[in-house]
Amino acid sequence: ERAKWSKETLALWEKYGASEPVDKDGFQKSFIRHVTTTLARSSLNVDNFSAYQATAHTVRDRLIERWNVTQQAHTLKDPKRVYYFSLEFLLGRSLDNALLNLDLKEQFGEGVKELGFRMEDVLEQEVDAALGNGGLGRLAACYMDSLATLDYPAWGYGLRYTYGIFQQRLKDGYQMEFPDYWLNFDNPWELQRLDIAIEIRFGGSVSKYTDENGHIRSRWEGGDAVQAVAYDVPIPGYGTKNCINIRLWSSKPKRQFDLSRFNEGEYEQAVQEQMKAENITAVLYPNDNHMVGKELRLKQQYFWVAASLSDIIRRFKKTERDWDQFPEKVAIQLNDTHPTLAIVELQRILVDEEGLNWDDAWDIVTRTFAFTNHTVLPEAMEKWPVPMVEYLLPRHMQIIFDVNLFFLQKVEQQYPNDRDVLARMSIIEEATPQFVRMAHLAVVGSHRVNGVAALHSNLIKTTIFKDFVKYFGADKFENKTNGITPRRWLHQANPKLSELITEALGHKKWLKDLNLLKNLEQHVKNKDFRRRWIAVKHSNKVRLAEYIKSKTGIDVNPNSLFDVQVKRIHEYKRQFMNILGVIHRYHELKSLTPEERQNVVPRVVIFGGKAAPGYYIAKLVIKLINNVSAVVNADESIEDLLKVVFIPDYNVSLAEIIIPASDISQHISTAGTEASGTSNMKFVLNGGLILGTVDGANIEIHEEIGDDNIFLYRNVPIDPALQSVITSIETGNFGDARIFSPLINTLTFGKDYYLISDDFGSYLDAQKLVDEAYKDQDDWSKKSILCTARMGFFSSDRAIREYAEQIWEVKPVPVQPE
Ligand code: AZC
Repeated sequence: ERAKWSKETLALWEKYGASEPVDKDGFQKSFIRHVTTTLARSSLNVDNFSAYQATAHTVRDRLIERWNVTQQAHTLKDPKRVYYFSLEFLLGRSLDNALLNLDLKEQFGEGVKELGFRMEDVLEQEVDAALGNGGLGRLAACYMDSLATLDYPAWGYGLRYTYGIFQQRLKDGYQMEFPDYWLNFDNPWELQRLDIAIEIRFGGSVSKYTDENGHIRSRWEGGDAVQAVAYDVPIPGYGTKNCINIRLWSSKPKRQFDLSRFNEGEYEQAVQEQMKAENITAVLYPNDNHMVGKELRLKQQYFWVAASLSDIIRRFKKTERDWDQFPEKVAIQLNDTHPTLAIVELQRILVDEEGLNWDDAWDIVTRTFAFTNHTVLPEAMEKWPVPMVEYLLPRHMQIIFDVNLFFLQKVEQQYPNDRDVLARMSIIEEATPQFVRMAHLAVVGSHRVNGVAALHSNLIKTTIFKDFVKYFGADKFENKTNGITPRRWLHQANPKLSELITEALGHKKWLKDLNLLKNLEQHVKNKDFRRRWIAVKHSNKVRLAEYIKSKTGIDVNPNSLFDVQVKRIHEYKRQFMNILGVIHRYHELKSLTPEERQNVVPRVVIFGGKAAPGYYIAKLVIKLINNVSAVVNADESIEDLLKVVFIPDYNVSLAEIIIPASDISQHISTAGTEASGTSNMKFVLNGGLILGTVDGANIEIHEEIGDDNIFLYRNVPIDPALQSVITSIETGNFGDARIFSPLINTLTFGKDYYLISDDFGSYLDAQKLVDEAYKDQDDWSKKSILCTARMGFFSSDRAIREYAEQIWEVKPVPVQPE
């Protein structure tokens, strides 16, 4: 069409298509234009929230420009692309991140100030995009930041939940859940794509027919259809024009009502069925590391992967290539087993719709997919009842049985007469009813499988995937240690430390090459630098203390040692052990003489995290923490020596305040249970030390930062100190003892699955070492600096480069020079 345009028309496009200005004046002009036109407000009627909206729209305009340029460049160059399939993207807030990544913060901050607002207040207005539970969802968000920053041609695919992770409030110390209606006001960070709507089928039946070549083929027909509508979320890279996309699907009823059912009698029913369609993407399931086998969850999974694959295939088909080249153009990473049905869906499309033979199709499928495992906890392993899959996805169930049959035939050739190995490796668990083991399907249907930290990757090879390693060979299984983005987790969350680092190193290059932090080591001997380092930490503690005061009313002294454990509440993460340790400390303090008290390091123990709404024991842990907090904080004899705080509604934006303020953070999972952990990396990057078990990425952090800068402890046999703490709870010192007996019972009767009693003694010993070390503040500052300096390895840039080079075989495609 453009080729036919006149010179005059082209000139108009050229003239008015100039890019949006990025200076202060340009910002102010856009800001006011958005206030008056987008928000329809007058200058007399602009509050902080409107200022946020106008700023966000101004930034959005500039993001969209980059998004367009990037997508055009990728279409033109047609490189191999990687698609990251994740049921969760825990993005948090976008405005500050976009300002920093686009390098607009300074001039737009000035601009907004002159218009009568403070940028800090404006940023505070944004609600988090909380479409995830915890580590897995936040990892996906960090990976998107790195993919964009490193110029990779990548897209994320996920669901646009109407309700994200619930909001947590406390009532009488108990967790209460409230809906997270994050789309209440408009969301400037998404682009609605009403033109991209894909029909998704559920139910129906499968019929056989003979095609023109005499082959018997299957056809899936009937059932109900809903529509997947696309919403695009631009993700800007740092220091590049590259801006990638996360495409989130929202479910809508089909455009056309089923007219035959639309007679008077069935009117209501027909409308209700349309409403059911919208339920599919209504809510994020609030479980972390726990499988709950709800049918609606399975529907979410299929809806999402079917829409995403259809979208990818449409893009692939534009270039008119052979199907055989699909894996040369498309890499799909499965973030845990949630998207495993994509393997089956691609096989179905290739065989049933595109007419490929089974083996050719399966070869394409396995070359396309790679799979990341994030946990070995048995209760987190996804398995779906065969009857449920059969009912919702009859053709997929047939394909899964066939995949399994052909797979087990090959296994049998390798191990003749070994029935046990077949039962162990089968994709189908033989029970009543039968179950589909999604992890087995994901391993069989992918060319690469990885764990998320060195220990975890070894563990999966020797436990859950042991037979598969023997069968496929060890090369199919590898490690990709998790990483975090230094842009959000240092530059954005800790601006003062970022500035100090930039000053000391003399450049900002470390933000794109985190290994450059190594050069901070030479400043450790500089007394003035150490003083300034500690001053930054102190000001972050003051900021957190103010937040704690405003949200909980509790006064904490920023000169105390801040001891933090923030993460999902789970038995394996052992917040219970932490609070038992706090009770022990409280008892000890009460028995000290005035002289002995002189020697005590004052501590603030900070907890935060959500419990899954149906997780009874986890919720009891929250209640116990709050009861202990009430008793200890009210005990005047303790003064400032110990304070206990539970900060409600832990989320990404809160993490950005808490993490930079920590002296010590706890990562104390039972050995072998925490696949990696990623907040451990964030704390250390911000100069916080860690107290942890020999588990997950703690081990690799230890290797990088050295013995002197981390407090790790190992198991020793049962400790009498624990008994006196338990007795104290049972005596009613922390409120009605009866409510806690189910919690106490998890320690006794041989049910101490997470080994709290085994580890308690060495845990307390490690805590003593922390207190001792903290007394020498100058030495502590050295440790703190070395922590930050040695965290280069844990940048998500490093992790993403490893995935790109070793698994996806995709290359950077720079959009254009700045
Ligand atoms: C989490 C792991 O528990 C955590 O250790 C890891 O850091 C994180 O993934 C990112 O890899 N796993 C999950 O959340 N897993 C599930 C199935 O919820």
